[in-house]
Order: sequence, then structure tokens, then C-alpha cells
Amino acid sequence: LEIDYIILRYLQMELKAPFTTSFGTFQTKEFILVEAVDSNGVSGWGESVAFSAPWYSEETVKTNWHMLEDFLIPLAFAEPIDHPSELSKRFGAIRQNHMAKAALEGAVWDLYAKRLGVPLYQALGGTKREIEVGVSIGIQPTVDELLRIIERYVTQGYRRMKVKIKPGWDVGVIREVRRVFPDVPLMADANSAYTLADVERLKALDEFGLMMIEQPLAADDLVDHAQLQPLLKTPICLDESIRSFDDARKALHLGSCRIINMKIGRIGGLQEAKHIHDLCREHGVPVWCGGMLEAGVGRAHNIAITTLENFTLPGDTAASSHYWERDIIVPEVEVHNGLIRVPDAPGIGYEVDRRQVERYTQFAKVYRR
Ligand code: OSB
Ligand code: MG
Repeated sequence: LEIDYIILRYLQMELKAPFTTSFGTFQTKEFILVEAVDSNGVSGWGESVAFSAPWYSEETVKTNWHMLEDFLIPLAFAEPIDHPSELSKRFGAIRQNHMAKAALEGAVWDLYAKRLGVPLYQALGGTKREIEVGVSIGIQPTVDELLRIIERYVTQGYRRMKVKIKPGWDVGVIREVRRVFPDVPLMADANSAYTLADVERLKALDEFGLMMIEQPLAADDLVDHAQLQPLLKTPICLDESIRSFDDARKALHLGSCRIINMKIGRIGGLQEAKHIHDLCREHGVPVWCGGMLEAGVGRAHNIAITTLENFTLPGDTAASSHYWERDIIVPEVEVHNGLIRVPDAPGIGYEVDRRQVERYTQFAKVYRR
């Protein structure tokens, strides 16, 4: 596998509705699309999940561009690549910057699978032909609004509801949701909005039969979560805190969580995702695929990794139309009865719609070997 040139594009897409978490509100999604083209003119696609501001993690669109341009693309050009795992090993020389690494590694995985003529999910060792998905629901202006939204997604067949919480929008809100939807599979995501001083408030959530509570404490913490977990009946799921295989290993060792949210970008790529998946399987710890409000390319990568057997809980990869007026892939990602049919075409399995990509691209740059 020899990459001839790489195109970085900076895109802007408007979300259909603002998405509010405990750390801020998204309205416009800005991201980098990576296109890696081999000597046969075949394109592999990757999407960076870094946001425009460093509020979920320290990476941003701009730091990703810098890392890609000045360090990662030169490493990709340095030698031919027989397997994408070699690239992730090469990237080991650069500390952190996982979303930048994952974007380029993802493009190379797509290229690798296309070269073999197999769908990406098979190249990754996945087996599922369809995957179960839920939906992540941002903080709303009122509880009534939240209930209306949940009603709609339940009707659409989504397999579980994830409600964003923060201090002041938590116990009372979840109680109302449970009263109206006593049986819906439900979970809450705090995005690090609490500390150990809030133990009583977090314990109060135990009575609602949540599938899990996601990332209640600090984004870089494993120790406080290990202290919190035995005090709760509800399983803790870690998102922000798991940035690598070693983080996952330590979290399982310490008992910081009982479930792991896998995000390809956060942990540095598909190779590391496979590695963490296998570790969790050995420990009987379920994983599921999180979301970063991805456009179609990122969504396709999420679908592919979710076909691995230990992704046993519904993920956050909702339909394209849930986020966008028009996505950048054809067909768009569709969800029927809470299921996504995994595509069979080589690579990511969806065609990138170059007209739409053009439409959303603010600027682009070509890097040659
Ligand atoms: O914590 O999972 C999160 C969105 C932006 C930043 C962080 C998170 C989220 C989501 C939405 O929960 C997931 C999605 O629908 O893509
Ligand atoms: Mg989360």
C-alpha cells in the first residue's frame, strides 16, 4: 500500500438542531476530512472527530490539522504500509493527538479494505450484519420538550435513550422520564459534570434502573471513579477517561467502570479499538460505540467497528437524517426499528458524495509523497 497523495479538507455542516451537553452547545460541526489516494487512484476516507473548541478533549480542528500536516502525513509517506497496524505503530512516536491519528489511520484502513476488495467491517474481524443503535439526547430547555423528543425516538424504534445530565438537570428530569416511560432502556451521560462531593446526588439516580451512567467524574480520572463505582448500583461507563488500551486496562484493574464507551477518535484509531475490544471481551466487560456528531465517513467507521462481537450494547450512531439535512455519503445511514444494516461494498461501504463534500468544504490542501 503506497499513498500517492493526501487531501485534507476543512468542512462546516449545520446541525438540524443545536446539541447541548454539560460543557457546551454545538450548532455548526466543523471537522477535517482525510482523503488518502493510492497509486491506482483509489481513495480511502477518514474523518477527524475533534471539535472546534477544546471542551470535550484538548484536541481541536486546528491542532489536528497541525499534527496531520507537520507530523502524521510525513510519517505515512515515509515508507510503504503493508497493514494499517504499522501506521498506528509509527504514530506511537508522537504523543497523544489521538483524533488526528485516528482520522489518517481510518483513511488507510478504508484504502486497505478496498485494496483487498472486502468491506471494512470484515477487514476488522467483525461479523454482525446489522447493529443496534440508540440515540443521544442533548439538554433541553424544558422537561416537556425532552419528553416529546423521547416519545418520537421511541416511536422510531431506537433501542435505548441516552439523556445528557448536569447538576440541576438530573434526578428530577430522570424521574419524570421514568414516570412517563417506565420500561424504556435508559441511560444518562454527565460529561464530567460531577465530583465525589456529589455522591448523594449520583446515588439518587440508582432508583431509576438506568443501564449505566456515563462519565460522571473528571475527564482524566480513573481513581475517583473507582471510589464511586462500589457506592452505586448503576454501572459506570467511561467515555472521556479512556484514551488508550492502557487506560482501559487500568480502569478494569481499579474497578473504575463496568462498561466502556468506545470512540475511535478518542483512543487513537481502529487498531487500538480492536485491542481494547479484545481486552474487554476477556474481562466480560461490554462495550458500545459512542458518537461525536459525525458526518457520514465517521459514521461509516463507527458502524464497521460495532460489528465486532463484544459491542453488545446499542451505540450512539443514529441515522444521518437525525443530524444533517444532507450527509456526505450515499446512501445515507438509515435506521429501521433501531437497526443499521451493515453495508457490503468494499471499504467503508458507502460512496462519498463529492458534490456534497465540495459544498461543505471551506478550504483544502493537497500533500504529495
Ligand atoms: O459524550 O458522548 C458524548 C456529543 C458530543 C460530544 C460528546 C458526546 C456527544 C454525544 C452525542 O453524546 C453522540 C452522537 O450522537 O454522535
Ligand atoms: Mg459521553
